[in-house]
Order: sequence, then structure tokens, then C-alpha cells
Amino acid sequence: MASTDRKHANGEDKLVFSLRRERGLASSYLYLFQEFWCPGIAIEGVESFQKYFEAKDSDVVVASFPKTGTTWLIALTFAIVNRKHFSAQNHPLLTSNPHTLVSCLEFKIFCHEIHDPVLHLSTMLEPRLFSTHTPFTALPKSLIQSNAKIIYICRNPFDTFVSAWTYFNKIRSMSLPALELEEAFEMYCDGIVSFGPWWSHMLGYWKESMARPNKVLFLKYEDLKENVNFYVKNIAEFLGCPFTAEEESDGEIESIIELCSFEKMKELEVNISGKLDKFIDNKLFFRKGEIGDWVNYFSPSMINKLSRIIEEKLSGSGLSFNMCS
Ligand code: PAP
Repeated sequence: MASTDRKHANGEDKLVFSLRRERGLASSYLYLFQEFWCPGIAIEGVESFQKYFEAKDSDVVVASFPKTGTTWLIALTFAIVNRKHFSAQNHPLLTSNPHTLVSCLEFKIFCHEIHDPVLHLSTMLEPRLFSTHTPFTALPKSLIQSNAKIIYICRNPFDTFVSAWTYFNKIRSMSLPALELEEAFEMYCDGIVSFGPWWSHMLGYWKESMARPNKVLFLKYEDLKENVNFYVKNIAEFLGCPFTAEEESDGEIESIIELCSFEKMKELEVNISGKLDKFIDNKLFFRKGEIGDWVNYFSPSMINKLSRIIEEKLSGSGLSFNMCS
């Protein structure tokens, strides 16, 4: 607690005196914390995650920049890992939002306002599944040094921006005025968005996936959309639980894909009327689920500006995106 010299107030109003702050997309302010823009409400959670998380070699962490396909990937990973325990007819994903089944490390497990992380972690069945938006460079050493697996998903920055702007304006409507598209776009282009800059976030995991392909599996939303069957097998192999020939011929892969599909999940009662932690409407996690919706929002000058930033930030990395379906 002492490390950031902060005063603890409530949630979004938490003051972090020693850190530079800027207006946020989702919250009043974002704080420049350990070289990334962190929502005030998550700072304590990130610090506790770094300090207290003891990774097990069997752990699986789904990492992502916000609004890049987290919900889909945690649903798929949960269904793949637990496929021996549940049938398609009686599956927890039919009655629970994926974020309830796979908790976020900094926002939930290590958020002391919600519950006691130590108690929660000690009662979890293995393999333990978690999600995180924390940048790779800020992950706890225990996670980096263990044999725990990390699956990262990213998405083309055009669609990520539109998804974030629409989502965060819904969250803001509970307590803050909406942000105009142009204003939000400037913040996004400056990298001042939760857990941003987005280019550093994706490059951190990208580089680690190159250096340690058995540790970090790097996925793209667009690739999953194009060939989810291939990536469901890919994830299972990466996690050391490949599908058997019998499972394949029984249609196990297709049934997981169907269970986790946007169309199926969006229509579930829990995702129509349920809330995450009594706070966020589950339906906000399911908007359009498409590649290329950005064309309905971007002006020519926005296209030019974001294209230039992508070119400048990602050039030489080997990372590129499919922007349209
Ligand atoms: P989070 O960071 O708040 O968890 P995240 O799940 O990463 O959000 O991103 C939400 C996006 O994934 C939404 O995209 P959109 O705004 O462009 O529509 C959401 O619709 C999409 N999404 C959610 N579930 C699925 C799914 N099962 N298949 C495909 N896309 C999905």
C-alpha cells in the first residue's frame, strides 16, 4: 500500500496522489502506474496480484486488452478445460456469464472490496482458470516463472476502439456524461485507455509468445472468427489436453464452438438480464461480435490517423491485423 502513497476513498474516486493522471474512457481518471494507464479501482488489485499471487504450474490465465474478445476466449477455454465434467445440455455456461466462471485477477480475485483472495484461491479446483488485463510487463514473477500457461487474445485496433467506446459510454452513463466519438478517439490514439497504451500491451505478449511459445499462446479475434475449429484444437493442444480422435468424431469440438458462439451466448437469459457483481449488465459484453463494424463509425481522417499509429507502433514486430471480414 505504501508504495504508491495513495489515499483510499471509494472506487472511481480513489485518489492516487503520486501518480500522473488523465481523464479516462470508462472512469473519471486513469493513473500512469508502472508504465501503463490503470483505472483507479484496479491499482490495489494489480499490486496485490503482483505481491500475493502464487502460481501453480497447472494454472491457465487468459490475458487480453479490454474489448478484444476476452468473454469469448474465457468461455472457450472454460469449455475446453472442463469438457469431461459437463454435458452440452447441462453446462454452467448456459446459466452463468463467462466472467462469473473465470474471474479477473486484478478486478475480482485481488480486489479486497469484493472478497478475500487467499480464501478464494485455496478453494479453487485445478486447473485454476483466471483472466487478466494486466500488461505482460506487470505480471507477477510467480506467474512468469512457473509453468502456468497464458493465452492472449488481441483484436484489430479499429474494432477494439469502437467496442470500447460503445461499452465504456454505457458504463459511464451510470455516473458520468458520455464521451463524444472524437474525444474518445483522441484518448485512444494517445494510448490513454485502461491498461494502455494498447500497442505496448499487445507487443508485450506478442514478444513473449515469440520467445516462449510454450508459455504464451497469442491469438487474434479475427483468426478465431475465421476458423474457430482450428483454434479450439490449438488451445486444447497448447494446454496439454488435446482432443482425442473419439472426441473429434463425437462432435465435441463443434459442440463447444456452438455453446460459446456469440449468437448462442447473447440469447441466454443470464446474459440478457443478469449482472456481473451486481454492477455491470451481462448484456453489455455482447454487442455485435463482428469484424469490420468500425466502418460505420470512422471518418477518413480517423482511418488515416489510426492506420499511421498502427504502422508506426507495430512496424518491424511482425504483428498485423485483418481489419474487415
Ligand atoms: P471485456 O474486455 O469487457 O471482457 P471483451 O469480451 O474482450 O470485453 O470484448 C467484447 C467484444 O467481444 C464485443 O465486441 P463488439 O463490441 O464489437 O460487439 C462483444 O460483442 C464480443 N464478443 C463477446 N462474446 C463473443 C462471442 N462469444 N463471440 C464473438 N464475439 C464476442
